Amino acid sequence: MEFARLTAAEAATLVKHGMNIGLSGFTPAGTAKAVTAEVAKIAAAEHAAGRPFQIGIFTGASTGMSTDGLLSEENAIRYRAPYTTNPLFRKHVNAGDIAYNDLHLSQMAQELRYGFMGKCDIAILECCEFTPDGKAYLTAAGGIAPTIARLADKIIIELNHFHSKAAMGLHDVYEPLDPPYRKAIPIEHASDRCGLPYVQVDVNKVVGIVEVDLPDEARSFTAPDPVTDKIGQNVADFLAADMKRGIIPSTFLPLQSGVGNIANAVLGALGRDTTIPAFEMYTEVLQDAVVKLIREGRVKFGSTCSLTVTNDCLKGIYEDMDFFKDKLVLRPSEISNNPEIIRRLGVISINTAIEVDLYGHVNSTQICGTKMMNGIGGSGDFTRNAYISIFTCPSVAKDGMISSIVPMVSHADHTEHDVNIVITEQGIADLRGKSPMERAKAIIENCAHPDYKNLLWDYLKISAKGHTCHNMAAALSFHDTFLHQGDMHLVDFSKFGK
Ligand code: 0RQ
Repeated sequence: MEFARLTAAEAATLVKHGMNIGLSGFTPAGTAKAVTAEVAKIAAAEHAAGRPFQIGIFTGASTGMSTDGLLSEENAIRYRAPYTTNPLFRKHVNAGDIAYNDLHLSQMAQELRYGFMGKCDIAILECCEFTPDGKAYLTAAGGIAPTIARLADKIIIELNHFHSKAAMGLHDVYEPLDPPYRKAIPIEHASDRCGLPYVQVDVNKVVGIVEVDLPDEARSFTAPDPVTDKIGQNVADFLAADMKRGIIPSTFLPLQSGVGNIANAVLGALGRDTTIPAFEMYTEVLQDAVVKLIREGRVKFGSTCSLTVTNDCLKGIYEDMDFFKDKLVLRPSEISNNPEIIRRLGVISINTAIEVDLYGHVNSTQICGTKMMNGIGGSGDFTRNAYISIFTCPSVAKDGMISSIVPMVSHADHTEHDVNIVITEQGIADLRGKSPMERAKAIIENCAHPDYKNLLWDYLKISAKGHTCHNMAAALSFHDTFLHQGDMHLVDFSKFGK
């Protein structure tokens, strides 16, 4: 079949006010980006002419500047799901301009299929190759591409020549059936493949191909510092100790690691610590640190949804595909984050908390109860189903004015029932098998910053006794003090009764 060749601007005119678009990609990796930047221009022109123009966006995870950034600056996003990291998008979400649905990433594709989020009008897929019979070879991420390609009325292909055709063998595309017809997903090892290396699309839906040469928009990370290095070393020490006492098998178990500066530093530390054997990853994002570890033989295999790496790192992988082809696989997010597989493989999850409370509840998404940071991403998919779930964070934020250990979290993403281990640069709190009060002791003693330990003990002294001890009036006093006085150190319990 012959497909129309369109410019990005021509393709963008197909996107109308009120539509929902689905995008390939997961994080800025593999995200369609040329057409959305042109849609932002259309939105600007429509708004200047006094006409409404807003769309819904369905993605795998976060996107980059040319999608979330430009569209939110033009007030062109009505609704969006799921995870995002873009600061401009964050600003508009927190101003209440955008309806943002933050859900577990494993659920995004199935919730679209189940009809929870409305219709997908147009799917835009970034490909490194598209064949006349409709084989779409994705680029640096699996995301929700197979699902949006099937559900959408129309498909636009962004054929991005920045991505080498070497990426063609990287993907394993498998889309489960919906209940009651769903079958067990046939993955028993991180390296198993069970699908096709491409997304098969209905050629009759393809409205055109847009050829571009655009780099990925992945963020680079700040270099590890003494605090993140210490957190990483604490994670490595914890895992080595659990292996020594036989809790983790000596062959080790696959690891998942979250996204961000801390996660990147933790992986670096794990790689350096040779008391931990070479390991596999069953994860959703691979960052630069892991690619380095694969080259060094410290990571034996990486199963992931996306290569969220710098462009130099990505080019390096494409140039070395002979080396990487049997050490990497990219999967749709529904499979990379699938609870069934995570629990079967015994994945050890390592994610980052914004704050943790005395009983082990974790907030990964919101600042002081009201302001969205990024979203839950895949941290919940992995945490609840992990063999061991770990959360890391520095013990303080914002130059020490904020304690990451608080009496009660201001928003709960991961409950005490799901969180096994908390690690800061101060130490390790092992919460497994402990009652709430035993957990509180371990968290204050081992993880809280010395500046805040006495305040946390004082909080327990003014708390009502119970299965968990709390003072309902003072439970959020750390946050309230920060919001009004800019420093959690200034919390004053004398105004609260017992
Ligand atoms: O603020 O940007 O103004 O400096 O939060 O914190 O320390 O740079 O850490 O980059 O690792 O991000 C949880 C957001 C951490 C991330 C989170 C402020 C801090 C800084 C960022 P600035 P750092 P990181 C896989 C799994 C949820 C999703 C997830 C995340 C900024 O890891 O999005 O895990 N996780 N997905 O100063 C106020 C506190 C704070 C605080 C930190 N207690 N109060 N501000 N900050 N703690 C990936 C995917 O799902 C795709």
